[in-house]
Amino acid sequence: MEQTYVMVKPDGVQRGLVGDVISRIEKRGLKIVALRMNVIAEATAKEHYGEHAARPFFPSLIEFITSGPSVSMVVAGKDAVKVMRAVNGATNPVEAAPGTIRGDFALDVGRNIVHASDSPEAAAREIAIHFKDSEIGKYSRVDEVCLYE
Ligand code: IDP
Ligand code: MG
Repeated sequence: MEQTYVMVKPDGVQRGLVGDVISRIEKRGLKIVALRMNVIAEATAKEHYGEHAARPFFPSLIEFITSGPSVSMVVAGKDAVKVMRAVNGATNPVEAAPGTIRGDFALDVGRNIVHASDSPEAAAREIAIHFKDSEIGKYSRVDEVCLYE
């Protein structure tokens, strides 16, 4: 089963949307195999968003992502990376389709509620930044016999 890294960013936590985000993930059939709430350290945030280090929005992005508690998850399932990107919607909420998290709950690209890895390689890198192997659960959901052919 493919794994991806998902974060409810500080805006999602402050707006009480953790439950909505988790509910959408679970109802889609994806399995949460690791979950934690914490304030992400500055060095961790910089490593996580390293690909954007030269972008003008990088300092404000790091300041925001470390500004309060966020919720980190490892989410598993068939094509989990691609499916989670679709569940989240376009980066800019103005472009995000209704029915996506960003399309239903957000307006500003700098306050777009959720993060999800954009490739299997990025997922492996981000999972390793935020979780130890021993923190990732291995279990079957009883509905997997209905979810998968
Ligand atoms: P993603 O979160 O959909 O993968 P990325 O392009 O990887 O989008 O950008 C990472 C995060 O940086 C975005 O989710 C958003 O919060 C922020 N961001 C991206 N582009 C801009 C921008 O032009 N202005 C402000 N923030 C931005
Ligand atoms: Mg990205």
